[in-house]
Amino acid sequence: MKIRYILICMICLLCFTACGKNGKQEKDDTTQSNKDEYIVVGFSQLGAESDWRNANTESIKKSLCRENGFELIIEDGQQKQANQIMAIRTFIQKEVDFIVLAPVTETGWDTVLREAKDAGIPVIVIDRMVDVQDESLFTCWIGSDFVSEGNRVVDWLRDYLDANEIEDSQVHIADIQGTLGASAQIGRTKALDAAVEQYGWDLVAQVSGDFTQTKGKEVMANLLDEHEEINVVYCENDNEARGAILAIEEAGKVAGTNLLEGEILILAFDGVSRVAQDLVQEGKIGCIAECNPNHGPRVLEVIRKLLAEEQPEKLFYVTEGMWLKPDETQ
Ligand code: GYE
Repeated sequence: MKIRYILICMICLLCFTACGKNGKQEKDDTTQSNKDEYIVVGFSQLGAESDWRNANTESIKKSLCRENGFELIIEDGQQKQANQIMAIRTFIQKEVDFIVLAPVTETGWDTVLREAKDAGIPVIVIDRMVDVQDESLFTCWIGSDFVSEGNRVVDWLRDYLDANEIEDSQVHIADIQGTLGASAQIGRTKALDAAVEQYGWDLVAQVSGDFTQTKGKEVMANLLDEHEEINVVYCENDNEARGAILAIEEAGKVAGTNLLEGEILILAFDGVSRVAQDLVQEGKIGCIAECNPNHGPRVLEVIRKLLAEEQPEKLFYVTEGMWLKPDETQ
């Protein structure tokens, strides 16, 4: 850690708690004068595939802004690990003070994180996890418990089936998975697999929708063609759910909570956008397990601690709930 930045940052952090609208980054390149004036952070964001992702990027931008004493360099990995590895190497070359990494998948980070460590740059991992041999390759991680999110959804389904006296043998589920190998996919799929095993539900198909609306729609359209019996769709984010609803409606079917009347029950995750929240209120989505993207203030807090030479928690899980219709209790 370069000591000259510490004082500047401490002062800035004391003076400002949040950035206003004018905190937008004016230019992308890091000049020498910016380096002297600001704490330089390289943020490797994995992509812009969902509403959750966009909210996450905004949150980081808002917290690590000029008014708070930061020069933020954002690189969009476009859902490709190779791009993210390249971005991290560029950050190392630029001698940034911190790296924030939102990794697309869990594995394959050992080499590049070793390079960052050797360069003395702390790496704060957010959202999805990295699966590395040596845990000292990253400073800390901030994100969600994806298995718990999945458990909340399957528990909701369990209660729904009981309340409507629907037999487990009548349940035919399609799982539209997230990006394969991403922690959010691994955890959410794991929770569903365990419930399928426990209750004996029929898991008709498991296909990745890559966390996008377009792919979610495409996958759902194919599934409807191939498997007429599907009556529950477990979408691993709500953009996929929106795509699935479009495909269901285009096929002349109904997305809704009346499974006994032939409607298809949609379950989802995130609940960041108003559109998704409204779909729950309209009954087109049965429930959404909340996934919180607002990691900006948490990253700010971690950097503040590191600058004060305090040790942040290695793993920080955010607290989350459920998006349900108002008449339902959790
Ligand atoms: O649920 C999805 C996004 O990793 C938690 O990624 C994140 C997931 C989120 O594309 O919408």
